[in-house]
Amino acid sequence: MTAPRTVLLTGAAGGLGTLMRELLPPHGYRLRLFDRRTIENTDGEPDAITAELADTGALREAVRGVDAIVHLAGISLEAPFEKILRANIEGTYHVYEAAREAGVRRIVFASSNHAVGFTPRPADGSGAIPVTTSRRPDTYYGLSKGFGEDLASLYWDLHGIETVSIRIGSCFPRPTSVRMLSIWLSPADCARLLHAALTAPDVGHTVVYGSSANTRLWWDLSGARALGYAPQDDSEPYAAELIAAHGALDPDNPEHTHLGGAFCTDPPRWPY
Ligand code: NAI
Ligand code: 15L
Repeated sequence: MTAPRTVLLTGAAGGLGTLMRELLPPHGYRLRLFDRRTIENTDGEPDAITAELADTGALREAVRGVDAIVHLAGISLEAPFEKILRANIEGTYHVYEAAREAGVRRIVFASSNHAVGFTPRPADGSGAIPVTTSRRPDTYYGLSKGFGEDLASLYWDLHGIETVSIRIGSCFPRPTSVRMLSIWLSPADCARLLHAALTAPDVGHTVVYGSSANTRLWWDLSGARALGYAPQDDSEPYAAELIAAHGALDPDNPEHTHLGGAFCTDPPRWPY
């Protein structure tokens, strides 16, 4: 595949979108931005669209002429089913339909660890959870990410649109919990992974985990590495401080027994 140059970034006003607006262009991209919230400080990025994913006319305009889509928009935590249905399930469907109509050939989909959140936590550093592990969503939110992965699979088989679905761990400027020591994705590594997912040849539909090269890694990163991703960061420098503040992972604490952490409690508890 020729390296995409113009990329539609949905969810551009969100936490990850804001970070990627700064970190993706140095990899060679011109971004078109899309979000239902007003996107701040777009002086250098005049190509910004404020619209709902449900606005199929605006989406059709947004995908026109782009080489690829990085689809981050959606509800990013647990919410009532009707809201998840509209933003994450129907919204992702609208993105794929717009891509099909416009002939866009590559999408990177922001899936989540919560698609498999009820998977028991392995030993720290084992990297034991394979990408083929059965889906065990921990929330309606996680369920919607499984839907997105399957939609991507369908659009590859039926329409030849390639997708890399990235089950992102926790992508924030720094890890803020002991659980995140195992699943943290540094923003710079996130940009590296998106770049690999946008440029790797012949991905069909590929599902990978998204994290940095953490010493305490819980899952198998080989799928992401096979795309050409070479993570540069590790959460370990934050470990002593976080363990001193919060204590080590406790096998008797239900928030520590599964991949999805506190998303696996009813109701999900914040912060995680
Ligand atoms: P966020 O909540 O900060 O940003 C999401 C953005 O999507 C918001 O700006 C929101 O306005 C927009 N949005 C939501 N519904 C929309 C709709 N119907 N139409 C148009 N725009 C809509 O979330 P964050 O952290 O930036 O995450 C981005 C994506 O990555 C999400 O899909 C999230 O599920 C996924 N993800 C993020 C992780 C993380 O650690 N930040 C971990 C795993 C997955
Ligand atoms: C996610 O999927 C969320 O979007 C993000 O806000 C974090 O909660 C992350 O997972 C996590 O598991 O830490």
